[in-house]
Amino acid sequence: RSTAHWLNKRVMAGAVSVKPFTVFVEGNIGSGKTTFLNHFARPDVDLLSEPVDMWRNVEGHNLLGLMYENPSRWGLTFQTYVQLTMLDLHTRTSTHPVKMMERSIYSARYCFVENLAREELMPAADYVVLDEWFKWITSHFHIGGDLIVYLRTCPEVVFERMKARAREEESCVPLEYLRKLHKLHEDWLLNQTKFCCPAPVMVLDANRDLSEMEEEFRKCEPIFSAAL
Ligand code: DCP
Repeated sequence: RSTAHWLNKRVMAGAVSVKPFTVFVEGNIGSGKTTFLNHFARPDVDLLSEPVDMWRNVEGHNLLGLMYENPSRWGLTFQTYVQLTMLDLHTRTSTHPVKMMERSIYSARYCFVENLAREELMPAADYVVLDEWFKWITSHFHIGGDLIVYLRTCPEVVFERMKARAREEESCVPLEYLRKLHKLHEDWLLNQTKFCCPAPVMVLDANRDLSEMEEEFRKCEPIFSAAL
């Protein structure tokens, strides 16, 4: 159905402002977020990929690489830039009925920044400054989503995928790091022990071979169709 049809439907329903149905696609490194987004490449869906290329080249500086080389020195620099680029994606307006984002400002804060702090790889003062920014941003901008799709994996599976895709900056990432990130995703999205979740969570089993994931991805179709 056309965008005009959707706009009409929202206006008729008395929507005060036209806001797309917003989905955050979350999951460990190598869980298949990019593959998921590619599956939903269609005219009604606004796909916003994570700007990894920008993180690898900020005026010639590879912040992602620096962070992996020396997290204590570069963790704050890198995560500050991640937070800025995610805010940019969150606040982009869209004329599409569905807006789908790879990750969110929330996983940056609740998984990656949290891990750096817990592992004492980030000085307490850096953590506090990032957290103050995060709290200010999330209280001054409306960036909550409508649905989180959690691509749930075993750390061992994504470790093999990460090695196979061989992104240069990740060459030294150990399995243990993926285990910690996995636990933080589980605590945030399923157990909800420390941080609250900004949207309902739909869990997909993303352990299968990425080429076989289509069937799993199709479970989201009815939800997206309802939003159109
Ligand atoms: N990263 C990070 N801190 C963040 C977000 C990402 O350190 N706040 C790092 C982890 C990875 C790289 O950036 O080294 C990209 O990670 P993602 O899991 O976001 O993206 P992938 O490309 O691994 O996703 P997938 O393979 O699921 O498509």
